[in-house]
Amino acid sequence: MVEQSFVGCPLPVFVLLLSAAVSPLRASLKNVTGDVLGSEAWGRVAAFGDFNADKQTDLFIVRGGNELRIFLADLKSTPYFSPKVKLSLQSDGVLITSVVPGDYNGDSQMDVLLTTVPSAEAEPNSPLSVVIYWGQNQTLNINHKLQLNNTYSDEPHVMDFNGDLIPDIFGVPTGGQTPLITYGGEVMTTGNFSATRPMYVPHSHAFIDLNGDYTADLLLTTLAADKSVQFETWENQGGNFSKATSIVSKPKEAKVIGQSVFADFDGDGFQDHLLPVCEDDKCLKSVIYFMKHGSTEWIPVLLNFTYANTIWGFVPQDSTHLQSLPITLHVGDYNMDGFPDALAILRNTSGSNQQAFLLENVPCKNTTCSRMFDVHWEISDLNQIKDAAVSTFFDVYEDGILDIIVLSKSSSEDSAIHVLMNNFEADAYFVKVIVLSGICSNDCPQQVKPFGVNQPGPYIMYTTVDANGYLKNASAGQLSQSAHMALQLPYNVLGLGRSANFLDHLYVGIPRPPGEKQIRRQEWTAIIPNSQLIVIPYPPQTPKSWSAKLYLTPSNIVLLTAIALIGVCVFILAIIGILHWQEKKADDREKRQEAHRFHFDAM
Ligand SMILES: *[C@@H]1O[C@H](CO)[C@@H](O)[C@H](O)[C@H]1NC(C)=O
Ligand SMILES: *[C@@H]1O[C@H](CO)[C@@H](O)[C@H](O)[C@H]1NC(C)=O
Ligand SMILES: *[C@@H]1O[C@H](CO)[C@@H](O)[C@H](O)[C@H]1NC(C)=O
Ligand SMILES: *[C@@H]1O[C@H](CO)[C@@H](O)[C@H](O)[C@H]1NC(C)=O
Ligand SMILES: *[C@@H]1O[C@H](CO)[C@@H](O)[C@H](O)[C@H]1NC(C)=O
Ligand SMILES: *[C@@H]1O[C@H](CO)[C@@H](O)[C@H](O)[C@H]1NC(C)=O
Ligand SMILES: *[C@@H]1O[C@H](CO)[C@@H](O)[C@H](O)[C@H]1NC(C)=O
Ligand SMILES: *[C@@H]1O[C@H](CO)[C@@H](O)[C@H](O)[C@H]1NC(C)=O
Ligand SMILES: *[C@@H]1O[C@H](CO)[C@@H](O)[C@H](O)[C@H]1NC(C)=O
Ligand SMILES: [Ca+2]
Repeated sequence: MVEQSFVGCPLPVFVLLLSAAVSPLRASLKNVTGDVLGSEAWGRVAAFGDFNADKQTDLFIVRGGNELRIFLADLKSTPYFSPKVKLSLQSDGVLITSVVPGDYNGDSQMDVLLTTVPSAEAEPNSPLSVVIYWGQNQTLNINHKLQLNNTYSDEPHVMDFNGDLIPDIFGVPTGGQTPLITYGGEVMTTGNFSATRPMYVPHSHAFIDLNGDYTADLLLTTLAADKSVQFETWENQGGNFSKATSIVSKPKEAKVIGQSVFADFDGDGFQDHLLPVCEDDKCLKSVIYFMKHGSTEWIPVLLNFTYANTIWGFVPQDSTHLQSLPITLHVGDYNMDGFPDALAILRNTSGSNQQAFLLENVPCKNTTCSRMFDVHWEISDLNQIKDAAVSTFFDVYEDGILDIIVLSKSSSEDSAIHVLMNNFEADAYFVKVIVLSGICSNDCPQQVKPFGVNQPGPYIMYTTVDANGYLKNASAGQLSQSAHMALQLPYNVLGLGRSANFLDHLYVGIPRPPGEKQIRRQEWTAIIPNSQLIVIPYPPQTPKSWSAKLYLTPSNIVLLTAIALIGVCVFILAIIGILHWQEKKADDREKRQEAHRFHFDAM
């Protein structure tokens, strides 16, 4: 049907767009586990990142508790992912509890930070050791590592505190209360962070712009005097984080607090705070709260977890089990309407089954809120996965459409991995943005390519005109959270809805060092939708010189539209040409006749 538009007339495309605009959302997923992972679909997917700098995002998978496997993506191979890089810590007698890829020494090659506990005393509250394995020539070596001097009481938060574009490690050393920051670089140094309250464990700190100045701020989850969770915002002011600029307490009714997550939930270009909670200790009554940017009021955006006589609820963390995770939402714009959706794991409160559910961001039916979540209860491919434990978004094949990865408990110690392809009809548009570190560009040491460094902190915002002609904004932060299986992607996919307009403006900002007043931000105009943009903020202190490389996604409707338009232009030009030629011929004939007449008259 789409091929018609090649004929040269844009009408079929136009009709296609019109028909798309009235068709409702159908979540259609396809099980592609076999094509993507072959027979290797087991283990715990712990992180994402482009380890071999080929612009294809790879999977970091932990197997047997002590082996890290990096599954490298290759478009030309079947299956798409294959376990290439291996790092086994079996001989060290430790279990890997978390994985955070990043370039911790600034050589533009991706390293891997692991937190471990001794396997002999693996308990949920065991002190965590932090060790960085240095990536060298796209391999990891068991002997080429750096062990941090302290052990930590919670998984560290990886961010760029001093704005030098090298990730830093923020965490509370065991036995202490003051967070310690270990600054990345060739030589690692440490500094204390002047927090006044103890940190909440498990934390959900975030490093993301919360006030719209494109510079990442710091959100800390801490404990108030009455031991309840509170949220401290440390705004970056003039390059410094000197004090908490606002403190908000938890929603009043909340008993079990999940992980905070940040997204531009209402699509106004600012980051909002989403918080999944339970209003009782057993999680029989679950709620998702939302706090709009600039507000201090918690508004419920999902209250009704009842479907077909079954009451569903979040799965509270089991404090006796090492692998048990806090309540987490994984956010991504699944249907590309410009409003981020979410994935959650819910369990049947009266039974034992536990499943992944897609939560769609829809307009509010009630005047008390602007947007809310609508649960898709009946997506058979998701429902078929029994004992789901984790569900997150991932763009398989890098086509700009977010797919879904689900981990489920299996008979063995390792999880089973399920990959579900999002068959969303190509009637909505996106822009996919990845911001590199900007430490170097074409001049990196050892001629490495500066791709694949998982840079925390960049902030992205776009403005465009939606299908109805209204101004539409959306924003996202890159790698704002790293701990407790945050599973954030190293890139951001921003949905544009059903408007094939060019993006009016795309702004990108990065963190800056203390004392620097000037905001590091650059803007690009007229970005073609369905493009993938690689932003290289180099040199970081002069945004005017930053570059953006555009990668158009092949086989997209925008190209068809462009071809159709060009076809029309050629067609019109041809008609004009023919008319012109005919006119010229008529002119010539007239001239000849006139000349003839003249001759005739002259005679
Ligand atoms: C998905 O496909 C894989 C392999 O083709 C299969 O083992 C698995 O059971 C399927 N999952 C579901 C939920 O159908
Ligand atoms: C990196 O590895 C490749 C193959 O794995 C090898 O050909 C190359 O010489 C290595 N480069 C360095 C600098 O070690
Ligand atoms: C760890 O301790 C050693 C010895 O005290 C010191 O030389 C080194 O700089 C410390 N490392 C870090 C990352 O603080
Ligand atoms: C941080 O504070 C602790 C005591 O609270 C002190 O022992 C340590 O030296 C301080 N570290 C730095 C880098 O200032
Ligand atoms: C989008 O952002 C622009 C500039 O920041 C602002 O003027 C406009 O009001 C915003 N639009 C919406 C719908 O929030
Ligand atoms: C909750 O949603 C279900 C269907 O999704 C509906 O049947 C039920 O009436 C709703 N309950 C409340 C209290 O709104
Ligand atoms: C939830 O559990 C109850 C009790 O085991 C069971 O009757 C009900 O069918 C379950 N609901 C679903 C949707 O599986
Ligand atoms: C609107 O939502 C609020 C809280 O979310 C609830 O108390 C109220 O009953 C709702 N009103 C309607 C008409 O559904
Ligand atoms: C920010 O930090 C720098 C370096 O630590 C310091 O020189 C400057 O005075 C600080 N500025 C503010 C506003 O606190
Ligand atoms: Ca959406």
